[in-house]
Amino acid sequence: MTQNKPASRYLFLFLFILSCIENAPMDSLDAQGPYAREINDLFWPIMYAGYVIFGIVLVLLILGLFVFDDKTEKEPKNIEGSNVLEVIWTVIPILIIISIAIPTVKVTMDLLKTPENAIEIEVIGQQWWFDFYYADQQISSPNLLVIPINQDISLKMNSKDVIHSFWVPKLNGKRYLVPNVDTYLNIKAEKKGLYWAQCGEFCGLSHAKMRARVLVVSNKDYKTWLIDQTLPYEATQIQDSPIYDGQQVFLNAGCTQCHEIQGFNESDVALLGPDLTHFASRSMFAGSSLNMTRENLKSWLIDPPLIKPGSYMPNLKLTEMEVSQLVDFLMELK
Ligand code: HEC
Ligand SMILES: [Cu+2]
Repeated sequence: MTQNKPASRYLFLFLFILSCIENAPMDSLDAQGPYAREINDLFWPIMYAGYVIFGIVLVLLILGLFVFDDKTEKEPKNIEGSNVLEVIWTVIPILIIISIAIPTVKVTMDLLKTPENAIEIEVIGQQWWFDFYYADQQISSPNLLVIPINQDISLKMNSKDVIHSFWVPKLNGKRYLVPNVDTYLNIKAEKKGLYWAQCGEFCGLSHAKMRARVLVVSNKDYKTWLIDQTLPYEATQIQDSPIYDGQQVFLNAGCTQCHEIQGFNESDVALLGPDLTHFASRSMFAGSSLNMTRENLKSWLIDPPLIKPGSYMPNLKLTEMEVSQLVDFLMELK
């Protein structure tokens, strides 16, 4: 006899309970916009049809096992070559597949159309964070996509390194980000709020920490946000202040090789790290894996690959003093 394995039983129970959680931030069945709803409206009828077929099969199975169970153990009747039966069990599945295929292809095609009034925002995936680039305003918003409510957004997506996938479960399905190829994904939100996004394609060590958030705001707040984000940083000239010292460390410790701050150290070439001009205006950083607190920022600067395995931001062996000055400075980048 096999022994009881309580641990695996509890694992099953745990997974079952997880699937019942309410208000899950990445619940793809909780559509908050027309694109996600279109997918749901396709999913549910197929799912219900599946329930019905499952029920029928189960009933037939039970009938076969317990009601029509012939205990005499004689040879069953040979039904091979029955045209009627073969036609039935070929035609019914074909009809089922066709009735699933037609709406599926239609929805897939619909989701690919770019609405005419859509605002285009670029999504650039890289190990292990998403950059959102607003070409008209020339602003970059790492890890935080801000969009106006009830507005079609066409995301023009690309990757700088390997294949990633952008997925905001409450707003649409996922789509690949492929190096050197533009892919498009529409989103539209009907409710203000913060929606989680996640890289949906395994892309290396810190894939799980490659997340982002979509902030849906009113039209007016969106315009204000855009203007705020275009403002350059005004460097402090007051020497011997912690912020001034932080600025100096930033310029001298190698940060400028990978990070740009508009109005402070602008660069002509695309850099490896996120634009930091409005770094502290966001409430999370490092691929939305860390909350914006002094403590987290400190740990990050001390040893990035320890916090995010494989991170392309190296451990720069900063002194405790330099870290503290950098934190003072970075927290000013509102
Ligand atoms: C070799 C390139 C490189 C250098 C040098 C570098 N960084 Fe980074 N930095 C990165 C990359 C890449 C990321 C994105 C990491 C991630 O989220 O996976 C990053 C992320 C950050 C972040 C988080 C940004 C956000 O919005 O998520 C901060 C803050 C930061 N770096 C500050 C610094 C400072 C300060 C220095 C200098 C002491 C520095 N970096 C030097 C590449 C670099
Ligand atoms: Cu990825």
